[in-house]
Amino acid sequence: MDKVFYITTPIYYVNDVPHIGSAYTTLAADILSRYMKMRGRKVFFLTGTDENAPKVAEAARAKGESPLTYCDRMAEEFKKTWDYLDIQYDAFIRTTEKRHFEVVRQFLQKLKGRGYIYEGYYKGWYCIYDETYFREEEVQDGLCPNPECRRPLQRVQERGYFFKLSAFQEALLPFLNEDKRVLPDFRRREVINFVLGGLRDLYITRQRNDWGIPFPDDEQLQVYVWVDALINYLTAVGYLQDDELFSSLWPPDVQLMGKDILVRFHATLWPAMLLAMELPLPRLLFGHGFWTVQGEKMSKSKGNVVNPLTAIREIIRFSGCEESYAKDALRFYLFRSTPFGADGDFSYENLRACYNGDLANNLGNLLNRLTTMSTKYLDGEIPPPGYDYSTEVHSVLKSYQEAMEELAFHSAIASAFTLLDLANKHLDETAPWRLYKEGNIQAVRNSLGTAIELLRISAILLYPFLPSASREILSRLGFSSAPSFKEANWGLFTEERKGIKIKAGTPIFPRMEEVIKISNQEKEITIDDFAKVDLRVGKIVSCKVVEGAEKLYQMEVDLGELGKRRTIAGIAQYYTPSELIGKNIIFVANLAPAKIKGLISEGMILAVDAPGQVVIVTPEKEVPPGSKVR
Ligand code: ME8
Repeated sequence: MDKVFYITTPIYYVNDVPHIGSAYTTLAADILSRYMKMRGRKVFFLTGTDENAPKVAEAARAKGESPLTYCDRMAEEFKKTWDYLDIQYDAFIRTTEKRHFEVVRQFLQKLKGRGYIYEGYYKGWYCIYDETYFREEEVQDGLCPNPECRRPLQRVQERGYFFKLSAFQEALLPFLNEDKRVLPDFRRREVINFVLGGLRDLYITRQRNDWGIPFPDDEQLQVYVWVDALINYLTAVGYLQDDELFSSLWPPDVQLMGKDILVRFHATLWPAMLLAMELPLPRLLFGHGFWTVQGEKMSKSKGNVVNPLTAIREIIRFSGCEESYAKDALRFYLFRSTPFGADGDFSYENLRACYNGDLANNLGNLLNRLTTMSTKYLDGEIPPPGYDYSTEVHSVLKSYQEAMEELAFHSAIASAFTLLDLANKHLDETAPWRLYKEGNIQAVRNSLGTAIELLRISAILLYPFLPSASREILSRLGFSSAPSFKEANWGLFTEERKGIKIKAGTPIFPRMEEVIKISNQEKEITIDDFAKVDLRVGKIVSCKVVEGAEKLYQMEVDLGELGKRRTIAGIAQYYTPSELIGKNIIFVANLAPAKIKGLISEGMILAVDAPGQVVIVTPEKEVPPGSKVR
């Protein structure tokens, strides 16, 4: 029997809310997990939060909360975001859990028993942002040597414990030299160079904190957070707690992370810790690239951090597509536009081009054309294919599968899209609309049946990347079961399916309007900047659905002295018109007009953007329309 396929993501520090970067890794794990399940494998997908770090305690203090209360709140935030993004993880570990404390302490005791831990005196530096120790010779100017960080370091001179990392320099090489154990390959070479450059013993305790896991037998010290964090991958699958569970899952099949934590931590320290305990090493470590935003590094201080919820909201706002498909669209964009492993640059312009080109045009239009033609020419019949594309499909399945096994998600999507291109080309060449005019119904059936079959197979292949849209497409084509790779072969669409009719529906991916101006939130502004925004109380006087965009409302808002304004907002899923009419709201009165679905929107209603819902902001007491909000 196949081993359960065990996938991990990093456990994220809770000093920050989830963003497009952490979402990227977690979505990648979900994509792989869905693919493996579609192939019939049992999967265990682990994610979680890294909570025992000094910077987490500092973030809690800055908010005036106790570290644990703060961590409880933030861990929920991560779970809620992953749930909202349709990420189906199997386990969520928090490093403040009691079971994890126990496992870490026992792990260290065993390590000590094996002679790999010794007491000593440490003199060097610590970067609280990177949670990394640096040696004297690595630091020139008291600043963090990581070019991405360069922040002031803390001086450390204290007694504590070391892990004999240097003992593993040779032992790590066979693992690192093996093909496809560390991907992408150029990163594997980086790791090898790092290891060949010489490994020093690692300082694994700290004295300056009251937050963290007490070091066994020397309780006033805490365990260095990276050692604690890496052990999460063991704790979560029953190590030292449930042998049966552990042996069914260990080792991890794929461990995903960003390039920032591959070389030093996951490809060096982590396998060394496992070798020391004689535990099998992970089958594959994958260090993907980093996302920048319009060419710049994402950072809180720059205020350009992309929140996935905001991106989804913007997709809905500018396309009018349903929320579940907007989530798919964001996921798709992240993996279609950039090869997994390379760095990517996020921009709404690129997102729009990708959405319109691939989802609205290629995929969405094909579905719309096929449902319309089948309904019009064949009374909704879904005919069997009249042409044979089995060779093409066979070769696409092969390249798709090879790509997915190597996590080359972008190539896998490209493979699936060759089938959509074939289908569109087939329709253009066979021109069923002309055949229908000529009265050649059998030829119409042959043509439409062929294109439908190509669409059906691509929908299965695209399922990990477009989970909701793929199911919807398959359901419109009369398939309601969960997408399965076994069904992705040519000719499954046979006569037995006679009588099943194609389901018409609204476009899944309506075209996205030009994204006029999307703000990158959280940037610091001055009071003068704020004063530029003319916020007013308004009363909603009318509200109706925008034609052709059922998620959008067109509303008229009374702003008193400023008169009445029309605004378009994507809130139809959250409120009925009667709930909105008569409501006092807060309105941005001096926003440049935007064209949405062909209608001019003159201003914007303020709403709270929370996972799974949008909530309108209202003044707490009745005030006249037009009143200024400051
Ligand atoms: O390092 N682009 O946690 P972390 C792509 N707690 N991915 C990004 C990204 C970006 N701009 N920014 C972050 C930690 N990531 C440790 C891990 S594991 C035992 C302990 C993703 O919250 C990427 O996966 O700083 C990166 O490796 C991870 O978030 C870092 O998350």
